[in-house]
Amino acid sequence: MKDLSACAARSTCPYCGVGCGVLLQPDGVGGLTVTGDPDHPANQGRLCSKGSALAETVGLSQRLLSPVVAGEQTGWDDALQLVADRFRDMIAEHGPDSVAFYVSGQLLTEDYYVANKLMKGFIGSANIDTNSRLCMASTVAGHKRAFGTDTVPGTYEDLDKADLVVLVGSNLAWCHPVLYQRLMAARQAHGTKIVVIDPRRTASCDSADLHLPLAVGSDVALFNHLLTKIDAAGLVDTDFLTHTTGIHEALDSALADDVSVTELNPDDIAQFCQMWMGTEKVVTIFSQGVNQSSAGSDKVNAILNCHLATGRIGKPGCGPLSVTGQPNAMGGREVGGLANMLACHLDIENADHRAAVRDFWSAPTMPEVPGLKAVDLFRAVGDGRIKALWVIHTNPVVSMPEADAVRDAISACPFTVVSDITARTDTARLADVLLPAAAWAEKGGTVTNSDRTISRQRAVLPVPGQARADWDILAEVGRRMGWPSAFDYQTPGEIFREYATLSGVAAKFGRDFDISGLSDLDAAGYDALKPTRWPVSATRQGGRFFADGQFYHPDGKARLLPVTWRAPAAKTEPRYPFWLNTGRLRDQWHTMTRTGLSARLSAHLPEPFLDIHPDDARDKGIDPADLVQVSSPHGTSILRARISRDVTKGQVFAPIHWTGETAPSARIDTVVAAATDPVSGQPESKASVVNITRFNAKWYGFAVSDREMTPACEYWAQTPTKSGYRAELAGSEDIGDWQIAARSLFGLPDADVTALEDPARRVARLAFHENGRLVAALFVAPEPVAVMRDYLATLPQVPDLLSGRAPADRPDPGPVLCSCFDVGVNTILTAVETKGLMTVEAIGDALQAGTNCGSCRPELASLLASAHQKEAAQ
Ligand SMILES: Nc1nc2c(c(=O)[nH]1)N[C@H]1C(S)=C(S)[C@@H](COP(=O)(O)OP(=O)(O)OC[C@H]3O[C@@H](n4cnc5c(=O)[nH]c(N)nc54)[C@H](O)[C@@H]3O)O[C@H]1N2
Ligand SMILES: Nc1nc2c(c(=O)[nH]1)N[C@H]1C(S)=C(S)[C@@H](COP(=O)(O)OP(=O)(O)OC[C@H]3O[C@@H](n4cnc5c(=O)[nH]c(N)nc54)[C@H](O)[C@@H]3O)O[C@H]1N2
Ligand code: SF4
Ligand SMILES: [Mo]
Repeated sequence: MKDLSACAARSTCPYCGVGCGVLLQPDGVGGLTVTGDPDHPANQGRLCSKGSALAETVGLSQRLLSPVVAGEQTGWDDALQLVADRFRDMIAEHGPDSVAFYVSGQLLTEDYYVANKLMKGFIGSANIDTNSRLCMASTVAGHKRAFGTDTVPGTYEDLDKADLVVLVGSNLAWCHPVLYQRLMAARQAHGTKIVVIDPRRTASCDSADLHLPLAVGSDVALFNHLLTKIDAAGLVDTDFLTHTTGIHEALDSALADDVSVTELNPDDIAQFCQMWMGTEKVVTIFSQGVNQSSAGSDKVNAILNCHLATGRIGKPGCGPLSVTGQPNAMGGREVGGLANMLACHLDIENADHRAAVRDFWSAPTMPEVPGLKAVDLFRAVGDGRIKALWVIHTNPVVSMPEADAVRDAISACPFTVVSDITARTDTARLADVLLPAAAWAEKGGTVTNSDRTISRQRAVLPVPGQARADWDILAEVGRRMGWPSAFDYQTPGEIFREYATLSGVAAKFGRDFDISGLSDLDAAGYDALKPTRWPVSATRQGGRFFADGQFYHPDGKARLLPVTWRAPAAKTEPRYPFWLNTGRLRDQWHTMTRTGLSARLSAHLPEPFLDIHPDDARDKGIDPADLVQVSSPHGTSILRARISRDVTKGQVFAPIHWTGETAPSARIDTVVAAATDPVSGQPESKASVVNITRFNAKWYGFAVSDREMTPACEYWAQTPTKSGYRAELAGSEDIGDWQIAARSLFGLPDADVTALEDPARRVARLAFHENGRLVAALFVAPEPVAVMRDYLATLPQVPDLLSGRAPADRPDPGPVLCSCFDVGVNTILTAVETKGLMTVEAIGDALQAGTNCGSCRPELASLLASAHQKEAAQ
């Protein structure tokens, strides 16, 4: 590949919190080439499948290009005056707490800073919360309780140096793939051991030395047990403990807990404790299996207790490492994006901190109490306390628990503003005012990744239509609401400088977040800013925290916290006998508004599904590929059944990505209960109770089309293909005339049709041609349709379409496993068999699969293992 580093712009990937550097080379006609930045410390040139496909997601086909008020396109002047007037009127009539902002860990720091300044300093309410409440809040609470500050002690380099890495509630292989590759490289180089603690078997288990499939929510009991073993073995670091308080209380609590609630094999528990205790250099990585729990904060502290007790913190190769989800989840924590924080790690409940920020902003007012946290915020929208809501860069109708109640609350809210890059989201569809935001690669700013590295995002594409950067929209609303000088920003660089200066004020209170060394960056300096790990001050540059025993509680010491296992908030019962776990897929990002535009990414797992243990499926009469209805007291979803031993008996798992736009019956958060952690307010997204039943479909369908379809049945899921779209369909009502139904589905009232119909068997196969060209086809059957989907999706190059089978000379490639080189499972299995391939490398040599981004390598390894197992059994 051509070396782009000389001429391309450096920027940062807009997806996960690894924060990979990218090189962007615009093609001059709205497109881009995206490659990994070899000089960025987070990724050193690597990208995962999502990062590698970024260029496929910058097209304008789905973009919102002008403001929309009450369904009509309009100009900025009208739209922003309306927003400013309605917010001002509500505040005048009902007080500042009658309005709220709900924002996102995907905002740039500069966007976040302006939103936070406007709400907290000028509107005078703390009702600004962020989707990071659903993501990082328990870690923030755990860090603050232990360290007195929300700070990640270590760095990514610790992964290179560790001898043991423990993944707790983290599917790193799919969710932080470049860090996972870094870990794989370290394992290759010096045999790093890996333990995965997750109730479910994931791709991250494929290279693990030990997988502990613990009972849902039982992490506190496991880490408490480890703490007692550390103590019993005399491994407590008594020198380091002089920098802490609470060891005795923490141990008493730990001793009172019973590790059997984890339902783990005692030998496995003993092996885990031996590995942890016997290895000085241990990094414990944790993510949503820890945070998204009604005991999330306690889970975090149970982990931190073990690191503090052994002094294994902030030293090369050891420490706890919370990996952040969104690209600027960490930046949002720093800039005070949460309802209970102020900028620069200052506390809203501290009068001195409040006064300092108020003075710095010359703000008229400052709230004295924290604002509403996400779940409570939408409840307040629902019961009419919040009368004007502005949602920026997030899609809560899909991603909040009890999502139907959130949808109803927003629908009923007197005034809702949504800023998004597309009008095609479940939330945007409910907006009174829709504001077109400039997207990634069209705007500049900064983000902070999981290891405190601040990186620039840079604009390289023209801003389309009337779109504007989020900070710019927010600042203009601030000016129109009556504060022209406080929001007089022309560039993101000015905002960043102000923020860096404020961090110097915070540092005077002894706060750790200090980037005052960047407060005199001029425009050129901001433009040229290289990835920089904070702190950046006269006295301190980057590095690790806490190995020196300096913490941020008033006494300078860390706290070990007494924590006790609590079961999840919901309880299984005969009506709801299953635990519903939810999470992410390798190639989709959240509600799919960007990754869902890439046919390559969509081909990995094109349909929403529910993983069910074989015993449970048998008990419930559910066969592979049946549709299954998942119900809870809050709602129902319909998904495709995948029968799998990856989940244990009594547990089911569903991905979070499908929406009203892509598969309306599969919005899984309609089913998830809004139970929260009492300390952090983070919802328990991974432990709802549900029932599952077979969905009694009268018919199943599979459709391919060269254009987007408009399905109208009870179950459908549609994804793009290289040449159009494919859809799965099903319904519980008989359809009288398949030709009429198909014409409406495809929007083809006049196209020529070739039909093979057998009403007695309730089978229909229809193909539509326009000007002799095959444009769409529908396959219907009374049971899940058996056709070669990946072959048919290559429409219109399908010769013998209505057979549904691929001819011998064009075998069906099967579902895509390697999205970079578009290599399907069947192609790989055939090569393994016919060429006798024994390793992932050999597959790469033969088919290229796995040789670009490497995100599919764990799956290649597991496919290889199962193929060889089958061979051995024959
Ligand atoms: N491909 C992809 N990558 C992403 C994202 C994406 O949408 N797609 N989103 C990004 C974001 S915002 C985030 S927050 C991260 C999330 O990254 P992760 O937290 O790694 O991802 P999840 O799949 O949400 O959940 C992780 C695991 O927690 C397990 N789990 C459930 N309950 C428990 C429990 O009680 N204990 C333990 N120990 N484990 C449990 C689940 O089985 C699941 O495998 O991913 C980021 N990266
Ligand atoms: N059951 C369950 N629910 C979950 C989770 C789970 O594990 N299980 N995980 C939770 C977590 S950790 C997270 S982070 C959330 C994520 O959930 P969301 O934040 O709701 O999901 P996204 O799809 O990332 O939404 C981002 C929106 O911003 C828009 N957008 C893109 N670029 C821009 C821009 O530059 N400006 C503006 N204004 N808009 C833009 C996108 O089109 C999209 O509509 O989901 C949470 N919900
Ligand atoms: S790991 Fe993938 S999604 Fe995450 S920042 Fe890097 S390229 Fe982007
Ligand atoms: Mo997240």
